[in-house]
Amino acid sequence: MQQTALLHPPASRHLIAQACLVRPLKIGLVQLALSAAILTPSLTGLSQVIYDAAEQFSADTNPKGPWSYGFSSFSAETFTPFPGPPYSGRFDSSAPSSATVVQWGRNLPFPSNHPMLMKNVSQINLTTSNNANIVLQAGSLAISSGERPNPTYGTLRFTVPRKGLYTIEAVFSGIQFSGDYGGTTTDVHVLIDGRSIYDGMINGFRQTQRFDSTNPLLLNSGATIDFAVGPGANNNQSSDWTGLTVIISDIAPIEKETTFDGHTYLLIRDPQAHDIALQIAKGYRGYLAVPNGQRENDWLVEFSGKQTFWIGIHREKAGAANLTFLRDYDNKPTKWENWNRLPGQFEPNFSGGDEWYGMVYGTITPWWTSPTNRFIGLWNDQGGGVRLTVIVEIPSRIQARSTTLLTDQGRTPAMSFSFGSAKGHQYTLQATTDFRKWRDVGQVVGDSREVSLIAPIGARFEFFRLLENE
Ligand SMILES: [Ca+2]
Ligand SMILES: [Ca+2]
Repeated sequence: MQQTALLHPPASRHLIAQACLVRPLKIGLVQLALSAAILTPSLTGLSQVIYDAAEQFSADTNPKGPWSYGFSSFSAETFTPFPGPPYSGRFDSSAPSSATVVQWGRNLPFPSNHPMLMKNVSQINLTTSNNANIVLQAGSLAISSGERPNPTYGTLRFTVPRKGLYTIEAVFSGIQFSGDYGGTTTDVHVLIDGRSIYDGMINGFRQTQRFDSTNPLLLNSGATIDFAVGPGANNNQSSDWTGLTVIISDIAPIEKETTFDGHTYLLIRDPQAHDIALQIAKGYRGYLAVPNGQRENDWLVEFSGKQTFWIGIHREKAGAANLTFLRDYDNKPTKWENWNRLPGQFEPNFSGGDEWYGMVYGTITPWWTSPTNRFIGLWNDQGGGVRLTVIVEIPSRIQARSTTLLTDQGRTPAMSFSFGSAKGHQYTLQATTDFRKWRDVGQVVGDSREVSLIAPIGARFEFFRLLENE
């Protein structure tokens, strides 16, 4: 957010939310683009929640947990789960009898049985020589395509169980070699909420296509990630079994989410070094929490569970004598501070010459424990290498609640937003068609919960953002 605000530096205002209202389908694309632009970390050493499609395969119910198996017709925008029960047994008569597979499908006779999804649930690799000519490693998943008039896409679906920053790794591979029908020829896709974020082609045995989300994606609970396999360049479903490995990771799980004074706060489950903490905050479209007064400071101490946590301020210049700290979100000096000046304490002291960041003492720190907890709630400047608790502050949320589409025909457009605003805060609503030139289109009173906007006749704004006034 801070970076976006810097691209369009409004005097004494900072960006709190941005949305596209006129074409709601673009919201996701805008958010994805922003996350790709903002996140450039090597997010290593995090305690992730990992979802492995093969390991968590269900042989009895569909869906199970976040995973479901199904198909989509002609385009990958619709999804129907396979009905079950799944077939369990030998793949075909040429397969080793102990190489058992579990196969989900539409339970129809050939050739309408495809598309399908299966797992080699045995301990040995599956190899066949009876037309299918398939090689499926022990414990691996595969999807087959269909062809018209049957549904064309065999689909593995992951439904996001909780809001988080997710990475996606998928490997598709041709596992059928030429026999009566030729080898695997499929088109493979990864879609988020029905929109493709990756497309590839498999043309032959052992050919692989790999998708790695280069940056974590912010996904809400209920979002869908689909891995779809279609009939490929020959538009033929024969011999189209395609191996699939999918690993999805929630890389910075949220422990707690609470609203306080109109701002949303996320407590991240695991302590992190400062650079990683910053990337997590940006990924969640916020910043490291900044206590702007005693009340917020006290609340944050409780919210953290009395752990020591980073705050979103950084030292302006090196040196113990320079006491100016700037807020990460707008690069302006802090207006309220709570440095540890108890007897014998002289924070911020730039100890060791590397204490560039701010933190708040809890009862436990990585390097020191106060037997009497007398520092709790006080601030210290600190080097970035230690792992401290991460609290992300998100100033406000904007959501399109109702909109009348803006048109070229000069109809008066109107729309309203609802958002959790903070009392006493002032907001400016801006609009743009191209992200280069933003113009003010309204002022918002701080404690209202709804904003109405009448745009000028003939205007054709597409994107909106709210700036919080100082
Ligand atoms: Ca094909
Ligand atoms: Ca210090």
